[in-house]
Amino acid sequence: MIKAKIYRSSKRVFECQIEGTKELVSATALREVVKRSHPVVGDYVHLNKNNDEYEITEALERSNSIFRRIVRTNKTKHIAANVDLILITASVSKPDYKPFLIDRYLLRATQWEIPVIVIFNKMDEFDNQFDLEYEKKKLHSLGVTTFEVSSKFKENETLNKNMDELIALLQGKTAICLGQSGVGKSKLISALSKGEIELLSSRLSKKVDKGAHTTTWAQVVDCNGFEMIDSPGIRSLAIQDISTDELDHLFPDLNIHFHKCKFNNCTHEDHIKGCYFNTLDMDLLENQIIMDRLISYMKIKDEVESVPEWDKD
Ligand SMILES: Nc1nc2c(ncn2[C@@H]2O[C@H](COP(=O)(O)OP(=O)(O)OP(=O)(O)O)[C@@H](O)[C@H]2O)c(=O)[nH]1
Ligand SMILES: [Mg+2]
Ligand SMILES: [Zn+2]
Repeated sequence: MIKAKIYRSSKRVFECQIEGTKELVSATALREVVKRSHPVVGDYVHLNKNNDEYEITEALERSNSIFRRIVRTNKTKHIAANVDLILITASVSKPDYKPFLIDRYLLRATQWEIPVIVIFNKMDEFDNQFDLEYEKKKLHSLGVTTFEVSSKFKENETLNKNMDELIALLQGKTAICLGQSGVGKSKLISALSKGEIELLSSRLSKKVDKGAHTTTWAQVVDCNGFEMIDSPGIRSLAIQDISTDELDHLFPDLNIHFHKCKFNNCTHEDHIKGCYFNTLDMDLLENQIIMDRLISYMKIKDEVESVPEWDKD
Protein backbone atom coordinates (compact mmCIF):
# COMPACT_ATOMS: atom_id res chain seq x y z
CA MET A 1 0.00 0.00 0.00
CA ILE A 2 1.29 3.44 -0.96
CA LYS A 3 0.35 6.71 0.72
CA ALA A 4 -0.08 9.75 -1.53
CA LYS A 5 -1.66 13.19 -1.67
CA ILE A 6 -4.03 14.44 -4.34
CA TYR A 7 -2.49 17.33 -6.28
CA ARG A 8 -5.12 17.63 -9.01
CA SER A 9 -8.50 16.13 -9.47
CA SER A 10 -11.05 15.50 -12.12
CA LYS A 11 -14.02 13.15 -12.03
CA ARG A 12 -12.35 9.84 -11.25
CA VAL A 13 -8.73 10.29 -12.28
CA PHE A 14 -6.47 12.05 -9.81
CA GLU A 15 -2.90 13.22 -10.02
CA CYS A 16 -1.21 12.20 -6.78
CA GLN A 17 2.18 12.88 -5.27
CA ILE A 18 3.60 9.78 -3.60
CA GLU A 19 4.51 10.58 0.00
CA GLY A 20 8.16 11.27 0.66
CA THR A 21 8.93 11.63 -3.06
CA LYS A 22 8.41 14.19 -5.81
CA GLU A 23 6.84 11.55 -8.01
CA LEU A 24 3.45 12.41 -9.50
CA VAL A 25 1.28 9.56 -10.70
CA SER A 26 -2.13 9.32 -12.23
CA ALA A 27 -4.56 7.20 -10.25
CA THR A 28 -8.14 6.13 -10.80
CA ALA A 29 -10.37 6.07 -7.77
CA LEU A 30 -12.53 3.06 -7.11
CA ARG A 31 -16.17 3.89 -7.65
CA GLU A 32 -17.07 3.33 -4.00
CA VAL A 33 -14.25 5.70 -2.90
CA VAL A 34 -15.62 8.46 -5.13
CA LYS A 35 -19.11 7.85 -3.85
CA ARG A 36 -18.17 7.71 -0.19
CA SER A 37 -15.42 10.31 0.08
CA HIS A 38 -15.62 12.64 -2.95
CA PRO A 39 -11.82 13.10 -2.88
CA VAL A 40 -10.50 16.63 -3.50
CA VAL A 41 -7.08 18.25 -3.77
CA GLY A 42 -5.15 18.01 -0.52
CA ASP A 43 -6.72 14.68 0.44
CA TYR A 44 -4.42 11.86 1.54
CA VAL A 45 -5.15 8.55 -0.16
CA HIS A 46 -3.96 4.97 -0.29
CA LEU A 47 -2.88 3.66 -3.66
CA ASN A 48 -2.62 0.19 -5.05
CA LYS A 49 -0.41 -0.57 -8.02
CA ASN A 50 -1.73 -3.06 -10.58
CA ASN A 51 0.42 -3.66 -13.69
CA ASP A 52 1.72 -0.09 -13.79
CA GLU A 53 -1.75 1.32 -13.14
CA TYR A 54 -2.51 3.04 -9.88
CA GLU A 55 -5.87 2.97 -8.20
CA ILE A 56 -7.10 4.86 -5.16
CA THR A 57 -8.45 2.30 -2.72
CA GLU A 58 -9.15 4.63 0.17
CA ALA A 59 -9.35 8.33 1.02
CA LEU A 60 -8.16 9.13 4.55
CA GLU A 61 -10.02 11.31 6.99
CA ARG A 62 -9.51 15.07 6.55
CA SER A 63 -8.26 17.36 9.28
CA ASN A 64 -10.36 20.16 7.76
CA SER A 65 -11.67 21.40 4.45
CA ILE A 66 -12.65 24.42 2.43
CA PHE A 67 -16.29 23.83 1.69
CA ARG A 68 -19.59 25.38 0.72
CA ARG A 69 -23.00 24.22 1.71
CA ILE A 70 -25.39 24.23 -1.20
CA VAL A 71 -28.68 25.46 0.19
CA ARG A 72 -30.91 24.08 -2.52
CA THR A 73 -29.65 20.49 -2.41
CA ASN A 74 -28.59 20.47 1.23
CA LYS A 75 -25.21 19.10 0.23
CA THR A 76 -21.71 20.17 1.18
CA LYS A 77 -19.26 20.75 -1.63
CA HIS A 78 -15.60 20.38 -0.63
CA ILE A 79 -13.01 22.32 -2.60
CA ALA A 80 -9.73 21.44 -0.86
CA ALA A 81 -8.70 19.41 2.20
CA ASN A 82 -6.05 19.49 4.94
CA VAL A 83 -5.26 23.20 4.70
CA ASP A 84 -2.99 24.75 7.37
CA LEU A 85 -3.33 28.36 6.32
CA ILE A 86 -5.49 30.54 4.08
CA LEU A 87 -3.86 33.40 2.20
CA ILE A 88 -6.65 35.85 1.45
CA THR A 89 -5.13 37.53 -1.55
CA ALA A 90 -6.07 41.11 -2.47
CA SER A 91 -4.82 43.55 -5.05
CA VAL A 92 -3.97 47.11 -3.99
CA SER A 93 -4.42 48.44 -7.54
CA LYS A 94 -6.61 46.67 -10.09
CA PRO A 95 -8.98 44.98 -9.34
CA ASP A 96 -9.78 47.52 -6.61
CA TYR A 97 -9.26 46.61 -2.98
CA LYS A 98 -12.63 45.69 -1.42
CA PRO A 99 -12.67 45.50 2.39
CA PHE A 100 -16.16 44.03 2.30
CA LEU A 101 -14.85 41.05 0.31
CA ILE A 102 -12.05 40.53 2.83
CA ASP A 103 -14.64 40.41 5.61
CA ARG A 104 -16.49 37.71 3.70
CA TYR A 105 -13.38 35.58 3.36
CA LEU A 106 -12.57 36.14 7.05
CA LEU A 107 -16.04 34.92 7.92
CA ARG A 108 -15.52 31.78 5.86
CA ALA A 109 -12.11 31.12 7.42
CA THR A 110 -13.75 31.33 10.86
CA GLN A 111 -16.45 28.92 9.69
CA TRP A 112 -13.86 26.47 8.31
CA GLU A 113 -11.73 26.91 11.46
CA ILE A 114 -8.60 27.54 9.41
CA PRO A 115 -6.01 30.23 10.31
CA VAL A 116 -5.76 33.11 7.88
CA ILE A 117 -3.42 35.88 6.75
CA VAL A 118 -4.02 38.66 4.23
CA ILE A 119 -1.72 39.38 1.30
CA PHE A 120 -1.69 42.85 -0.23
CA ASN A 121 -0.39 42.02 -3.70
CA LYS A 122 0.62 44.37 -6.56
CA MET A 123 2.36 46.75 -4.13
CA ASP A 124 4.51 47.87 -7.09
CA GLU A 125 1.36 49.59 -8.36
CA PHE A 126 0.23 51.04 -5.05
CA ASP A 127 -0.46 54.76 -5.32
CA ASN A 128 -2.53 55.42 -2.20
CA GLN A 129 -5.73 54.31 -3.92
CA PHE A 130 -7.09 53.59 -0.40
CA ASP A 131 -5.96 53.93 3.21
CA LEU A 132 -3.72 50.88 3.45
CA GLU A 133 -2.47 51.74 6.95
CA TYR A 134 -6.05 51.81 8.25
CA GLU A 135 -6.88 48.49 6.58
CA LYS A 136 -3.78 46.94 8.11
CA LYS A 137 -4.66 48.21 11.58
CA LYS A 138 -8.16 46.82 11.19
CA LEU A 139 -6.86 43.38 10.26
CA HIS A 140 -4.19 43.40 12.98
CA SER A 141 -6.86 44.27 15.55
CA LEU A 142 -8.63 41.07 14.46
CA GLY A 143 -5.41 39.12 15.00
CA VAL A 144 -4.76 38.75 11.27
CA THR A 145 -1.18 39.14 10.01
CA THR A 146 -0.68 41.02 6.73
CA PHE A 147 2.03 41.00 4.09
CA GLU A 148 2.68 43.58 1.38
CA VAL A 149 4.25 42.05 -1.70
CA SER A 150 4.74 42.28 -5.42
CA SER A 151 4.54 39.03 -7.33
CA LYS A 152 5.71 40.61 -10.54
CA PHE A 153 8.58 43.03 -9.91
CA LYS A 154 11.70 42.04 -8.04
CA GLU A 155 13.50 45.39 -7.84
CA ASN A 156 12.15 46.62 -4.54
CA GLU A 157 14.19 45.53 -1.53
CA THR A 158 11.46 45.95 1.09
CA LEU A 159 8.92 44.03 -0.99
CA ASN A 160 11.45 41.26 -1.65
CA LYS A 161 12.16 41.02 2.06
CA ASN A 162 8.42 40.73 2.74
CA MET A 163 8.18 37.90 0.20
CA ASP A 164 11.07 36.10 1.93
CA GLU A 165 9.36 36.49 5.30
CA LEU A 166 6.19 35.06 3.82
CA ILE A 167 8.15 32.10 2.42
CA ALA A 168 9.70 31.55 5.86
CA LEU A 169 6.25 31.55 7.48
CA LEU A 170 4.96 28.99 4.97
CA GLN A 171 7.66 26.37 5.59
CA GLY A 172 6.20 22.94 6.29
CA LYS A 173 2.63 24.09 5.65
CA THR A 174 -0.04 23.57 3.05
CA ALA A 175 -1.63 26.91 2.26
CA ILE A 176 -4.35 28.00 -0.13
CA CYS A 177 -4.70 31.30 -1.99
CA LEU A 178 -8.24 32.62 -2.05
CA GLY A 179 -9.39 35.85 -3.61
CA GLN A 180 -11.10 37.52 -6.50
CA SER A 181 -10.10 36.73 -10.06
CA GLY A 182 -7.16 38.84 -11.24
CA VAL A 183 -5.65 39.71 -7.84
CA GLY A 184 -2.61 37.60 -8.73
CA LYS A 185 -3.06 34.31 -6.85
CA SER A 186 -1.34 32.23 -9.54
CA LYS A 187 1.39 34.83 -10.01
CA LEU A 188 1.98 34.93 -6.25
CA ILE A 189 2.38 31.15 -6.09
CA SER A 190 4.86 31.30 -8.97
CA ALA A 191 6.81 33.97 -7.03
CA LEU A 192 6.68 31.92 -3.81
CA SER A 193 8.10 28.93 -5.65
CA LYS A 194 11.08 31.13 -6.58
CA GLY A 195 10.63 30.47 -10.26
CA GLU A 196 10.35 26.66 -9.93
CA ILE A 197 6.78 26.71 -11.11
CA GLU A 198 5.19 28.99 -13.64
CA LEU A 199 1.42 28.91 -13.31
CA LEU A 200 -0.85 30.27 -15.94
CA SER A 201 -1.86 33.85 -15.17
CA SER A 202 -3.41 36.37 -17.47
CA ARG A 203 -4.04 40.03 -17.94
CA LEU A 204 -7.10 41.74 -16.62
CA SER A 205 -9.75 42.47 -19.15
CA LYS A 206 -9.06 46.03 -20.32
CA LYS A 207 -12.62 47.27 -20.23
CA VAL A 208 -13.63 46.34 -16.74
CA ASP A 209 -10.36 45.81 -14.83
CA LYS A 210 -11.65 42.45 -13.79
CA GLY A 211 -9.86 39.13 -13.69
CA ALA A 212 -10.17 36.76 -16.61
CA HIS A 213 -10.98 33.65 -14.50
CA THR A 214 -7.76 32.07 -15.70
CA THR A 215 -7.42 29.32 -13.11
CA THR A 216 -10.34 26.95 -13.48
CA TRP A 217 -9.49 24.12 -11.07
CA ALA A 218 -7.83 23.97 -7.69
CA GLN A 219 -4.42 22.30 -7.67
CA VAL A 220 -1.60 21.73 -5.21
CA VAL A 221 1.81 23.14 -6.13
CA ASP A 222 4.98 21.80 -4.52
CA CYS A 223 7.11 24.82 -3.58
CA ASN A 224 10.04 22.94 -2.01
CA GLY A 225 9.46 23.02 1.71
CA PHE A 226 5.79 23.95 1.58
CA GLU A 227 2.74 23.44 -0.60
CA MET A 228 0.46 26.04 -2.14
CA ILE A 229 -3.03 25.42 -3.47
CA ASP A 230 -4.03 27.61 -6.39
CA SER A 231 -7.74 28.08 -6.73
CA PRO A 232 -10.06 29.77 -9.19
CA GLY A 233 -11.26 33.27 -8.29
CA ILE A 234 -14.55 32.63 -6.58
CA ARG A 235 -17.37 34.14 -8.62
CA SER A 236 -20.02 34.02 -5.99
CA LEU A 237 -19.44 34.43 -2.30
CA ALA A 238 -23.09 34.13 -1.46
CA ILE A 239 -23.60 33.72 2.24
CA GLN A 240 -27.00 32.10 2.07
CA ASP A 241 -26.00 28.87 3.76
CA ILE A 242 -25.42 30.61 7.08
CA SER A 243 -28.08 31.13 9.73
CA THR A 244 -28.52 34.40 11.64
CA ASP A 245 -27.36 32.79 14.90
CA GLU A 246 -24.32 31.31 13.24
CA LEU A 247 -23.45 34.68 11.75
CA ASP A 248 -22.95 36.28 15.18
CA HIS A 249 -20.33 33.66 16.00
CA LEU A 250 -18.56 34.26 12.72
CA PHE A 251 -17.93 37.88 13.79
CA PRO A 252 -16.28 37.11 17.15
CA ASP A 253 -14.92 40.67 17.46
CA LEU A 254 -18.49 42.06 17.37
CA ASN A 255 -20.13 39.17 19.17
CA ILE A 256 -18.38 40.19 22.41
CA HIS A 257 -20.28 43.52 22.23
CA PHE A 258 -23.76 42.45 21.15
CA HIS A 259 -24.91 41.72 24.71
CA LYS A 260 -24.11 45.34 25.63
CA CYS A 261 -27.12 46.60 23.65
CA LYS A 262 -30.18 47.20 25.81
CA PHE A 263 -32.49 44.93 23.82
CA ASN A 264 -31.34 41.54 22.71
CA ASN A 265 -33.10 41.90 19.37
CA CYS A 266 -31.30 45.21 18.71
CA THR A 267 -30.78 45.87 14.98
CA HIS A 268 -27.84 48.23 15.69
CA GLU A 269 -29.09 50.82 13.19
CA ASP A 270 -28.09 54.51 13.65
CA HIS A 271 -31.21 55.74 15.37
CA ILE A 272 -31.83 52.76 17.65
CA LYS A 273 -32.02 53.69 21.33
CA GLY A 274 -30.05 51.60 23.79
CA CYS A 275 -27.70 50.34 21.08
CA TYR A 276 -24.17 49.98 22.41
CA PHE A 277 -22.63 50.79 19.02
CA ASN A 278 -24.36 54.21 18.93
CA THR A 279 -22.55 55.22 22.13
CA LEU A 280 -19.05 54.70 20.73
CA ASP A 281 -16.69 57.68 20.49
CA MET A 282 -15.99 57.80 16.77
CA ASP A 283 -12.83 59.86 17.24
CA LEU A 284 -11.12 56.68 18.35
CA LEU A 285 -9.60 54.48 15.67
CA GLU A 286 -10.60 51.28 17.47
CA ASN A 287 -14.23 52.36 17.36
CA GLN A 288 -14.03 53.29 13.69
CA ILE A 289 -12.82 49.75 13.07
CA ILE A 290 -15.70 48.27 15.07
CA MET A 291 -18.22 50.35 13.10
CA ASP A 292 -16.66 49.31 9.81
CA ARG A 293 -16.97 45.69 10.76
CA LEU A 294 -20.54 46.29 11.92
CA ILE A 295 -21.43 47.65 8.47
CA SER A 296 -20.08 44.45 6.87
CA TYR A 297 -21.95 42.37 9.43
CA MET A 298 -25.23 44.17 8.75
CA LYS A 299 -24.87 43.83 4.98
CA ILE A 300 -24.28 40.13 5.33
CA LYS A 301 -27.11 39.79 7.81
CA ASP A 302 -29.50 41.40 5.32
CA GLU A 303 -28.41 38.84 2.78
CA VAL A 304 -28.76 35.96 5.22
CA GLU A 305 -32.25 37.08 6.19
CA SER A 306 -33.35 37.37 2.58
CA VAL A 307 -33.28 33.57 2.38
CA PRO A 308 -36.43 32.07 3.86
CA GLU A 309 -35.64 29.88 6.89
CA TRP A 310 -37.34 26.86 5.29
CA ASP A 311 -34.89 27.06 2.41
CA LYS A 312 -31.81 27.02 4.61
CA ASP A 313 -31.19 23.47 5.56
N1 LIG B 1 1.94 44.83 -11.38
C1 LIG B 1 1.67 43.63 -10.87
N2 LIG B 1 0.90 42.79 -11.57
C2 LIG B 1 0.62 41.58 -11.04
C3 LIG B 1 1.10 41.19 -9.76
N3 LIG B 1 0.65 39.95 -9.48
C4 LIG B 1 -0.09 39.58 -10.55
N4 LIG B 1 -0.10 40.55 -11.49
C5 LIG B 1 -0.79 40.52 -12.79
O1 LIG B 1 -2.20 40.43 -12.57
C6 LIG B 1 -2.82 39.65 -13.62
C7 LIG B 1 -3.67 38.55 -12.98
O2 LIG B 1 -2.82 37.62 -12.31
P1 LIG B 1 -3.24 36.11 -12.04
O3 LIG B 1 -2.12 35.47 -11.31
O4 LIG B 1 -3.70 35.47 -13.30
O5 LIG B 1 -4.50 36.32 -11.09
P2 LIG B 1 -5.41 35.18 -10.38
O6 LIG B 1 -5.77 35.74 -9.07
O7 LIG B 1 -4.70 33.88 -10.41
O8 LIG B 1 -6.71 35.14 -11.30
P3 LIG B 1 -7.72 33.89 -11.59
O9 LIG B 1 -6.91 32.68 -11.92
O10 LIG B 1 -8.53 34.38 -12.74
O11 LIG B 1 -8.54 33.72 -10.34
C8 LIG B 1 -1.66 39.14 -14.48
O12 LIG B 1 -1.55 40.00 -15.60
C9 LIG B 1 -0.46 39.25 -13.59
O13 LIG B 1 0.75 39.42 -14.30
C10 LIG B 1 1.91 42.14 -9.04
O14 LIG B 1 2.37 41.91 -7.92
N5 LIG B 1 2.14 43.34 -9.65
MG1 LIG C 1 -5.16 32.05 -11.25
ZN1 LIG D 1 -27.25 47.38 19.08
